[in-house]
Amino acid sequence: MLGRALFRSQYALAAKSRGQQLSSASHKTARRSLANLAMFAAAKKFSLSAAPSERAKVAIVDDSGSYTYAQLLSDAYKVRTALGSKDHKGASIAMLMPNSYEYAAVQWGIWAAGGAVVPLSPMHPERELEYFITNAEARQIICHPSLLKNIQPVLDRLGGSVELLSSDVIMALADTTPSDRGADAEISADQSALFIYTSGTTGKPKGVVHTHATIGAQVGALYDAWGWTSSDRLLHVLPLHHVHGIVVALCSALWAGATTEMMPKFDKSRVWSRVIDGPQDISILMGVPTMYARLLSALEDMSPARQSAARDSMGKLRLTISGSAALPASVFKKWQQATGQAMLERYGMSEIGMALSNDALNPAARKMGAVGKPLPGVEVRLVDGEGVNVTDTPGASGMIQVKGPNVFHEYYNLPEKTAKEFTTDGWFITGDIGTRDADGLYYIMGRESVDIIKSGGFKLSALEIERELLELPIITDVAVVGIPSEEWGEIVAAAVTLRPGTSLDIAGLKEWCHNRMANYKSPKLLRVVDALPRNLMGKLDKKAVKSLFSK
Ligand code: MLC
Ligand code: AMP
Repeated sequence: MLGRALFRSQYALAAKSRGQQLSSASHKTARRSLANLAMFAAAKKFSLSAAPSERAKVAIVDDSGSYTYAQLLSDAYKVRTALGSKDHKGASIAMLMPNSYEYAAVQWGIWAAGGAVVPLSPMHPERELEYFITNAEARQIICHPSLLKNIQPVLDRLGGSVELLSSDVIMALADTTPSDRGADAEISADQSALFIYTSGTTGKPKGVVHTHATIGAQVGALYDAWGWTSSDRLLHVLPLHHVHGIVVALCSALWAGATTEMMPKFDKSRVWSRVIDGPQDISILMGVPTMYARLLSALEDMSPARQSAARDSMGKLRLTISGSAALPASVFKKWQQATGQAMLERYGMSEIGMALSNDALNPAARKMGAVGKPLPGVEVRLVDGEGVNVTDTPGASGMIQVKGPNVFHEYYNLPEKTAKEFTTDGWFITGDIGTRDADGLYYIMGRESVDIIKSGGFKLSALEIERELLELPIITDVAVVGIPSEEWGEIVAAAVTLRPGTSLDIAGLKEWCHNRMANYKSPKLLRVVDALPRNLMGKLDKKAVKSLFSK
């Protein structure tokens, strides 16, 4: 645990210098048990096992060291203690942590306290952080010292209504053992557990609320379908504020009692050197198509000998999985040629977790371009424009609708929007158009709305970006569209009209966006035009806007 000790002391100093302390009330909290959540089951089994090898089972490895499941439970308990003795009963508790072991300890601690995790990202600028905290009505936030600078101005503006807890101070609390903890606290499966903010076609981002039951259903289905075991070792490279990184990757691994190696962020060179030069024990890699495209481009720059080593090493993985956006056929093919791996593509969404997956256990059954069949317990159907169920008509396309225990509870504080996204017979309307072949495999044809852009796996709302751009005083009119991109799937492009006598270039636009939206939302292309294409009703013609970028 040398790495861990260093990690703590380094950040403890930083926190002290900023005067960060746990509130004294938290320190005095009486000891209470951890929660009886299925998510903790494998961890408890390892911690309580009589066999020393099981007790030493590693949950997470990060740049600071290697942490057992027993340590993870103990640290989660510290977080729970720091949050106060009351049962939080699904109340929102925000967290702003880098991708690291401590991220998982904080997440579990919030759950053990009965809270709902509101994961914030280092990628969010102040304005977005403030929006998420206030929209979710979080009253407490746990923050890593390295990210305090991101959140402090927001908390100052909120005038002390949100209690700040520094993760290093929490981690420095005394370790606990299972016998310290007494009987498990009962956490209801139906209480709120996780907020995922997602952009829609209207309004500001909505907080998708998952309960312990919906997360459990999602992870349980993946456990069965993907054959997770405690022998798996996941290389985790995804951001931790969306379902892909949080639920599909991290929670699945922890649920299975597997080991997660967490990188601070995706880095193609680092992934290759870990897989090629490190122990040959990684069994699962998950990513968005952009990541695989980048891994392939890095591979092209390698010497033939290194390419051959890459093929051997990547070929040993049990699964390489792609999702969050359409996997281009070229990437599927090149990946297979270069690594011998038939990529496992699956389809999901913040509101439903994962719904469709290719066959994990039989690589030969995976079809390029297909996203597979419904996961266990998940019902999927296709409904055409006339409301006809066309699921069983091979080749017919329709709106993908989903039903099952995996489907989210609500958009936070938005009962009408929640109701609008469901059919009267209780199916969630995804907004994606799909088709199904004679073998029962589903294919994603695209989104119903032109105003949803998927860039590098992030879902972006054209209207949300337009609203922000219109606040730039020199812009008089704006249209944001997604333009196809080899690297990103789609990239954000903005066409604008300007006040007479003013000018704007892409650098100026990016600078304006910098403090207003996550960098990944800012337009990468700009066209200044005299007038935007509109139809007779005055509505923007987005098809014509897109064509402005092909000139
Ligand atoms: C980064 N940039 C992006 C971007 N990511 N722009 C558009 N789209 C993106 N996805 C910006 C950077 O801010 C930077 O802007 C410039 O592009 C170059 O960045 P980079 O350094 O090349 O990118 P990098 O930071 O390496 O990020 C690329 C990436 C990242 C692929 C690693 O986008 C990523 O982690 N994507 C995963 C998204 C994800 O997890 N989605 C899951 C959603 S859940 P500037 O201005 O600084 O130059 C979901 C459900 C499901 O969809 O089914 O899974
Ligand atoms: P999000 O709302 O960020 O969770 O993004 C979910 C959206 O990502 C879905 O509605 C789809 O549009 C898209 N998506 C996820 N997986 C795939 C996939 N394998 N192929 C195509 N689109 C996908």
